Amino acid sequence: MITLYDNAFSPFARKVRMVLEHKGLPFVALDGLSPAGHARLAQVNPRVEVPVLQDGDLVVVNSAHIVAYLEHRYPERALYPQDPATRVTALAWERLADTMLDAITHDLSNGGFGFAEGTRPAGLREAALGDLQPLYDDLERALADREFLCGQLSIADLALFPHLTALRFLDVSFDGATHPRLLAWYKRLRELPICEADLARTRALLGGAVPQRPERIVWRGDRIEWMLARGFHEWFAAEIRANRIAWPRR
Ligand SMILES: N[C@@H](CCC(=O)N[C@@H](CS)C(=O)NCC(=O)O)C(=O)O
Repeated sequence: MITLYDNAFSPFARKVRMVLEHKGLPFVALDGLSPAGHARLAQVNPRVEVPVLQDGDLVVVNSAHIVAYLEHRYPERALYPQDPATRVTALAWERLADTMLDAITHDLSNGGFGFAEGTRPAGLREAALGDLQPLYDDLERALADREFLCGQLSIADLALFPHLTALRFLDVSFDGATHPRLLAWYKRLRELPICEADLARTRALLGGAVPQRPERIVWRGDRIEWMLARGFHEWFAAEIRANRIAWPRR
């Protein structure tokens, strides 16, 4: 049996869940970041991060590694392109989604729970837009002659989708006037049953009781790097001094 330690706010967990659904693999999901799920998550991942996939006795951590495992173990309905060069390109898109794009999304939303009224550091939205515009341009170019980023639906599309959805909620999205092919691609993805189901779960969460904001937000690698590289070190240092930061356990 496959168990996914999941969380509907996590773009990494959402990616893995869509891969499982695309492959038609039965699985049980449990929210690893809920108070009830946390202790169980800590047993399978000492870093206490989702997603984690347990397949029988095997535990796989880190979303890109989980996808690689699933592609190897369950090759049907592949999401890695067969052509070596195209596969490298798909993995590069996945990496970009998992690093810079995740950092921007996380930092703009301060961990998924949103900045309290008037507390978002000045200039943060502008810094995000400054980094996002060239990325939107790259995506627009990549989609010049194809429906999906690597021709067929691949991990590139599924890795980017949760982030681009979050950026729409955060009001730093692309628009159809400047990026028509990107918008058409996004709409095409949105109509796939696996993406439709993913959006429905996120909407249900946003429409329901907003989870209580933890006292401390977990910050790690790329998310900190982006904040510091864009000049928000004073803000970040103040967060540390105010004890509003939690570090990953490992
Ligand atoms: N590189 C990891 C990143 C996973 C990650 O950052 N997970 C976040 C949620 S998006 C997490 O579980 N954070 C712990 C917490 O918020 O308590 C992956 O690709 O799986």
